[in-house]
Amino acid sequence: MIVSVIGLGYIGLPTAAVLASSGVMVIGVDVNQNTLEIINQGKIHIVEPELDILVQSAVQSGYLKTTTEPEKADVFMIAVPTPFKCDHEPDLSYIESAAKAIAPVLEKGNIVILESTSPVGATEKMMEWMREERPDLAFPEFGNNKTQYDIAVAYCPERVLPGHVIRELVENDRIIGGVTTHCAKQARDLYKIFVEADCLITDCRTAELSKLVENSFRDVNIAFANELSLICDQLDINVWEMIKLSNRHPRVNILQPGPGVGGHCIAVDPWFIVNSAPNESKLIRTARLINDSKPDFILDKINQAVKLIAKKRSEIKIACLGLAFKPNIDDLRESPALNIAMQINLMKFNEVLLVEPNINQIPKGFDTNSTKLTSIENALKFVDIVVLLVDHIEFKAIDLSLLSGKQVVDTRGIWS
Ligand code: SAJ
Repeated sequence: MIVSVIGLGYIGLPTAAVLASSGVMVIGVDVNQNTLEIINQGKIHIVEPELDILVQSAVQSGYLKTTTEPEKADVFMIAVPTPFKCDHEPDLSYIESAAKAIAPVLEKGNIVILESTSPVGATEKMMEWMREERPDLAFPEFGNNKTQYDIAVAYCPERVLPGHVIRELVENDRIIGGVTTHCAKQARDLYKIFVEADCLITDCRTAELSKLVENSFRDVNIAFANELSLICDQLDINVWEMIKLSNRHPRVNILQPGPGVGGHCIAVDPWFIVNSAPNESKLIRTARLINDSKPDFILDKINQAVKLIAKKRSEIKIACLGLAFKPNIDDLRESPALNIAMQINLMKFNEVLLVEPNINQIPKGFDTNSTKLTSIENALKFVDIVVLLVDHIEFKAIDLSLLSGKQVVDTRGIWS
């Protein structure tokens, strides 16, 4: 069997590598030639533990090959980005391009699986795009359980946590949503090759919504924690202590407040639900707005700290600890910490010292005359204000005496 994985990013590449290490021939397809060159050398273009070892052995053993143009295969797995446009409307153009790119090489008996997080109806839309290109092939019909079709089509969302992708690809239960039940069963046979957990069969629309709901569930729960942090600030109560105590109730499990919600999933996916059912998604929309407004609250706290220092703003030095969207990774996508650091950069301080142990170059967009990427030790030596933005392991280990005499804005509660 040959599996073609379209899109070799954060999900496609690990999936391709895990399949290849299970003895499946994999053709990885990506439009980015540079990405392919890195992979062909047995290296990786993203940071993910254990992935480099898997990719290296998959390439060396010949089980993973790459190309920019799709070739014939038995199964096509599409793992391309699905961002949203300015008005939060999902942008399916990458799925459309992928569907149109594989259409010419499709053959009777093929299975096409969409993995990208998508709004309800996207799998059927993808099928329409393939049908338009290949009127000679018979595609299944949603709600019609006939088994006579040429191409099986299914939706199988990824659910892996960045930083634990390889383990979770194998150990997490999978939802397999077919355009018909027979399509789902065919797709399940593929996932059973490498998934050790349950592969649960449903229809593609239910699978699409359950992926969005999983991330919305987390977003709403984080919003609850973030709202509590605003309430506690108003009432002068330590939110982290209060949550710790409340969580001692056997049926309460409150998440942690922070500077906002980042990453390419939780800050994006709930909007796909809101966009498809705006009047019914009041709680989901409100949660998004609460989480998105948290950086402004942190900036207010920094302005309050400035007022407590007997210096002009142009004389004050400030350190931002952490830029990634969550602890112990290098991923800056949709990062509230990066967003806050960028705003601080515009606040005309004497100097802004950025500390991000997981990167070695200052990200684009900072004024490098007044802003530097530096070590924790350097940053803490000279600054008047310390803003803790990400609870990286290195920051938890800081000797608290180094903070004495400084204004501290701890958005993660690690020092409080
Ligand atoms: N966050 C908090 N407080 C918390 C937990 C998280 O502020 O108590 C923040 C993080 O700092 C980060 C954001 O939320 O900015 C998201 O981080 P995360 O660890 O909750 O999730 P992601 O985006 O890394 O991965 C999520 C996962 N979804 C769920 O846990 C429901 C993952 O399983 C999905 O596969 C992934 O989205 C995805 O690709 O959709």
